[in-house]
Amino acid sequence: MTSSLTTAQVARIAGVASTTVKRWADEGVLPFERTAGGHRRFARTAVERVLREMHSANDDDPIISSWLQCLLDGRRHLVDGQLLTARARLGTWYRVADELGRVLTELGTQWATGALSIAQEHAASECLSRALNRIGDGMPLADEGPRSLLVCAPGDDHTLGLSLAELCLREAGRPTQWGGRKMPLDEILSVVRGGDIDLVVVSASAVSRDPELLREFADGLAVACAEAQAELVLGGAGAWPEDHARAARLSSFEALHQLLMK
Ligand code: B12
Repeated sequence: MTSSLTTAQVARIAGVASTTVKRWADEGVLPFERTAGGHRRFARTAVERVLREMHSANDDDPIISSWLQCLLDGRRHLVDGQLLTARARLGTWYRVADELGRVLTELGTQWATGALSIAQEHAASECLSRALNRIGDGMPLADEGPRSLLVCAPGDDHTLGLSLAELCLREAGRPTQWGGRKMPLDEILSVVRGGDIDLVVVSASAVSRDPELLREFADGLAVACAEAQAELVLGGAGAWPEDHARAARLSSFEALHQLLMK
């Protein structure tokens, strides 16, 4: 195969998780061949063609387009209105969160392909972040009881996955504690060991591509979580270990909802 790509390389180009690329391959969306060792290999030209088609399909998706228009326009009341309308249309925040995941992927693709400027991408993502905070802060919450700690993976500044997770947690009546980006592991461990935390949610975006770093981070956190009897959730498109014995690797907010309902 001329100029062939591994699953991880396709994931990086597309800005999605490796599991998503494997699913596309197994569903016949992306043509591939297997190496003698059984690994998938993708022809670069086919990958670029399929991504272009997906990109224009998103362009044609009226829901994604209307989200992008609204976020780029940036008027606060219209963004709040669009969020609440989506909540009414989809019936739950976790479905809204999964829809917004697709919107953000499209925002990233449009930025990466030059259709949007850096300034537009920054303004649109910040506009969404602020609107999610306004809605989340308005939800009634218990003042006491265990909390869910929300943190980004090391070196990853993408906090929107956490904001979306926070909305789902709050909808499920679970109080949250924001750790956010650049929280040192020592500090996270000390919060977990301090008690009062029953769930730790870590988000790693597509920019988190170092599986060794992520595994080491997840391992350290998993030990502290087990001691504190807190669950550990690894979310986002980053290169998390798929098979961690002590952590749940989740790729959608629907899956987070199902875990919370157990
Ligand atoms: C907004 C954005 C930014 C904003 C972030 C603002 C903020 N407050 O978060 C800013 C401007 C800061 C930014 C910076 C950068 N970004 Co950026 N960014 C994005 C964008 C458009 C959205 C990110 C996001 O929030 N995605 C939403 C999350 C929720 O998506 P996800 O990780 O795919 O997760 C999916 C699920 O797993 C699930 N999920 C996510 N988290 C969780 C958590 C739980 C618990 C669960 C259950 C599920 C879940 O939801 C999603 C599906 O619905 C993406 C595009 C994209 N494809 O994501 C690029 C993107 C991630 N960024 C990219 C890049 C390159 C950068 C920069 C390096 C740019 C630069 N040169 O400075 C820096 C890196 C900074 C850093 N060290 O992290 C690339 C990464 C490419 C790669 N593979 O390496 C992307 C993919 C854009 C692209 N298509 O090229 N970025």
